[in-house]
Amino acid sequence: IRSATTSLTRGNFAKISSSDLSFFERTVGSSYVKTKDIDNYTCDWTKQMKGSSKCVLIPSSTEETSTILKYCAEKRIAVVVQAGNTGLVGGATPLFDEIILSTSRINNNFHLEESSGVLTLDAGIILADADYLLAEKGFMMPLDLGAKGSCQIGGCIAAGAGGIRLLRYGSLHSHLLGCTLVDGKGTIIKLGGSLRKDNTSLHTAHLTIGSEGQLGVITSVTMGVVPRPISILCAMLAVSSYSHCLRLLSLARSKLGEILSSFELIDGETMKCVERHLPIKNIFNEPHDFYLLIETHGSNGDHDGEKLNEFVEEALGAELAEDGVAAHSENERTHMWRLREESPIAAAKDGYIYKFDVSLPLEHFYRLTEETRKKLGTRARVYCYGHLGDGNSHLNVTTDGEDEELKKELSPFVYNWVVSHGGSISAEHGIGQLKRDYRSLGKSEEEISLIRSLKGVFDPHRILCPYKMIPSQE
Ligand code: S2G
Ligand code: ZN
Repeated sequence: IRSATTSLTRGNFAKISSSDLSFFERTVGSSYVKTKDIDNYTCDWTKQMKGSSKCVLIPSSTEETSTILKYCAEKRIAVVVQAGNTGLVGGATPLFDEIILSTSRINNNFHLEESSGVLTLDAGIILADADYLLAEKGFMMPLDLGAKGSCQIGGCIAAGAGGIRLLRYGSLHSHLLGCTLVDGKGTIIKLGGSLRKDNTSLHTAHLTIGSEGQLGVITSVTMGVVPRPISILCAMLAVSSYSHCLRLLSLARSKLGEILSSFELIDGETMKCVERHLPIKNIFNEPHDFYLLIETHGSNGDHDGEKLNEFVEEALGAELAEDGVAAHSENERTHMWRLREESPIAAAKDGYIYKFDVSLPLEHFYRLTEETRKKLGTRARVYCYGHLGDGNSHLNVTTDGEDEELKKELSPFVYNWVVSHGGSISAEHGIGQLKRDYRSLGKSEEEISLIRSLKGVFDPHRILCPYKMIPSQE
């Protein structure tokens, strides 16, 4: 278990007293002030980042959240904001003894305006539950990710989640219309609104996307949702080279056009790792160097099926793919997606894991994996899967045990390589505690100073999520 506090010292925040706990109990009820058996809250999803905390508070409303934060601001009590705790960079995990404020009980309100496709929902509602409620009305959440069964919509916004259908539906910046934020002073602020077009001032709600709890607690979200596609189809291709993968992406864009929804990559090493650790088999009988998973979302199954089959035929005919198949049933589609969505689970079973989530210009996307393999040789196993259509690589490295030497050299190597090749050190997972030492990479001093000032506006005592994405000192 690794704590990233090696180079950190605890800020001069208050230590929790029994009178603080009594105040919290009076605010949220004693059942929702947890002081023991809180490992689920103090440890992250990868189980590699673990902190400690005096208590977990689980308010049921915006108002209770405001009361808590007003009190914590006054007492200078440090707070970690936590939603579904599915994050991968330890953003919701305490580093010293910050209290944890969980949004899990802020999950009562859900209102869909069917004519406009605008949804207002409480931040603690789980993504899969929101999508299920929308399905019966013919709508769909515009994002989907592996953690859908436990991530909450407020956490998705705060993390700036991307997921597997961004290629078709765009990022959260395309869908967020407004939100309710309780800032670091406990002030309840309505940001933005519910109109798809409102250009009357700064788009303040969008500041919360990727804010990682630094500016406040999102307690309610208003966003556009999308018509549920009538036809969802999938195909998988086996490919022998990365350059062919890129040519297939261009082919998919031209042949599938507006119905292309996902274009995911699994490299050969990752597929072997999946087969080694999970009860799922490759859909092809032979191993290949790359696998592409393509999903279409459309309104006419025959039309879409024709386009997808033509695409697969052309991929094979032009010898861009060594093998390829379109899913002929929901089971086959689910199998294809399990291979991709469970790649992270297989990698996590493969040993001590060093996870990356980088954006790169497509010509460099896979070179990073090759360079990392060359650098590490037999010291580690290197896997690559990700959203090729978005230029987002999930490079994952594993070793049999935690390797301090490797850890010291790996992140600097990867992040410097990424930034020097025009990429971003975090495409969708954020900074949290895992990447805090690299949070300024590629940013100008002026922008860093502006970000710190904005943090000061929303959280003047800097009690929210200290030691992470935004430096605590002015
Ligand atoms: C993905 C989530 C899991 C991971 O699979 O697309 O964003 O381990 C990731 O990277
Ligand atoms: Zn991803």
